[in-house]
Amino acid sequence: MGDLESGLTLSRNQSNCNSVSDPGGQIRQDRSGRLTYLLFFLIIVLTPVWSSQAGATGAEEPTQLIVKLKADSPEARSQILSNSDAKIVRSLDSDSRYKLIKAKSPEELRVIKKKLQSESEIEFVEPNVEAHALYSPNDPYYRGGKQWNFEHVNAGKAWNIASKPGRGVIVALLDTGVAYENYGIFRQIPDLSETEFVPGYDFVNFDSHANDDNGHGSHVAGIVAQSTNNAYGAAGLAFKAKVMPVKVLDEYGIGNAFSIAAGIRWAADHGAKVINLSLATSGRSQTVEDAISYAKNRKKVTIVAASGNDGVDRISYPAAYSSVISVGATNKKKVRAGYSQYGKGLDLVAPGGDRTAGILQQTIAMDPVDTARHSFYYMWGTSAAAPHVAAAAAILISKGVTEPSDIVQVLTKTARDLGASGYDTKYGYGLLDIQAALKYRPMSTTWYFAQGRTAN
Ligand SMILES: [Ca+2]
Ligand SMILES: [Ca+2]
Ligand SMILES: [Ca+2]
Repeated sequence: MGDLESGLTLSRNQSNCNSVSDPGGQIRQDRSGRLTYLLFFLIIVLTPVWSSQAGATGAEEPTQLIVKLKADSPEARSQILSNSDAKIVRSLDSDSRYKLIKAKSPEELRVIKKKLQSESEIEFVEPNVEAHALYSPNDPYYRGGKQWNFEHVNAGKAWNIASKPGRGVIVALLDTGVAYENYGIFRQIPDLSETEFVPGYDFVNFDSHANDDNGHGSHVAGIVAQSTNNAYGAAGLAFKAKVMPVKVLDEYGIGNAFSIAAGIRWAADHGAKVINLSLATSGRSQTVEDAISYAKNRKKVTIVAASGNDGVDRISYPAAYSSVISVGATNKKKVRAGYSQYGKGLDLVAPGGDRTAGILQQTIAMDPVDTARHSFYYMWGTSAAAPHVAAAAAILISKGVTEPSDIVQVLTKTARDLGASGYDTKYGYGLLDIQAALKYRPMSTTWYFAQGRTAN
């Protein structure tokens, strides 16, 4: 479907677009109207790999111990104090035999624990393990199971490890713009009202208002950072990330290499740490490749792109550049979506959906386009797959994994193998698993959770 103008193609899938009216309303299985110009190369295959993966926990190692004395006697207390550098922080009000002990470091704590365990007046010693609320956002479409794609990437479990997913990380969306502000004829869509934005740029109209006049970009924004736990609509994956809207595609979803290169460099120069490219060009562009190299190598930006929606054994550009994380699409059955381009260089897959089960987020009214109205739409394509990975990258960055090469390593090593055993060109390294990525702890390195334990 590579129709092109200006040398750039967005997949123009004439897809059915099932839209859903606002929360509380009925799902309209509506029209087989044509959602043209969806960058949604819409699809992702998720294969069934739900099996649990054991791994190290991402929780920080405690630096406190709870000590239970046989009796709260001066002898017992002195055994604590004489035996170690420990300090008694407090006692349990209702039973003062329980003492909270603080150490300066996990290492010191291990030493103290060992010493105290052998003391006669001490009943037991245990780490003061961390507790946290199990995070389950209250967005009705998430609660109602409509965001099956988030389950496929273990979002709920990931949010229990990273409860402020993507916090502080700027994710640039090079797309058709985002419905992020009230400006002229444009309106912010309600389920982006609590999403954090940073200033963007419009490389189509050359102004600083990257408003969405197509609907594609706002849907992508929803996948990354729909306002979450606001008791309305849908959730987003990295909902504490800061979204930078960079418009490089026009109202028809068409752009060109020059604007994309300009957008990549602008985003990198303005603090973006992740760039999502849910778009495809009709061919290779040295100008775009140079911009990608600049962003990745000079500005440490992780760049993610959709593999393309033409279903062929060759991934499209910019996904095909080696510096870009290329993402194919799986469907609700965890199988490669038929449209999802594959082949050499495919890194991994993420949910993109298909016409039987799309990816649900809010965007502007699309059929016809009306920038003052909005609805929840199911869309599908590799355009929907890529932002799952961009969001995962933002979450990793917010947890301290900042090097683009480390991010690729973590995401691919923790992806769930699908299709032929091991790496294959249909699924790359497999299906994105954000929880597993957060638990990943390479041996002999110190870079992962900077404040946590290192493996060796
Ligand atoms: Ca504008
Ligand atoms: Ca919401
Ligand atoms: Ca495989």
